[in-house]
Amino acid sequence: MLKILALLSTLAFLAAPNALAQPHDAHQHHAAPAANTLATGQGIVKKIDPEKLRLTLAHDPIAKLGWPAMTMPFAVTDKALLQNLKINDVVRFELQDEQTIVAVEVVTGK
Ligand SMILES: [Cu+2]
Repeated sequence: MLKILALLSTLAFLAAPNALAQPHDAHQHHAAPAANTLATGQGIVKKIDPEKLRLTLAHDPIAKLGWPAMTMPFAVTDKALLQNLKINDVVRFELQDEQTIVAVEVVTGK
């Protein structure tokens, strides 16, 4: 009987949901809630379109999403995210889904 109980508790342990915390380098100065962040990345600003709320970046690979490096347009949630950006700035960004940036910060400007 004890053996069975031990086996059952081992199985229960193995079946328990993985409670590992998601690593996230939260940027305290951004208003975007970290819980909504899908992934973070780094890239170079290629095109800024405040009218359409678009930001085109040549981004580095994003391992979390299985993305290679590429140049692509992203939607931004707020025009204010674009106001301090210039072409060729290197930026870090946070994605809330695969196409939408919720936070951007300049790493280095050129
Ligand atoms: Cu991409």
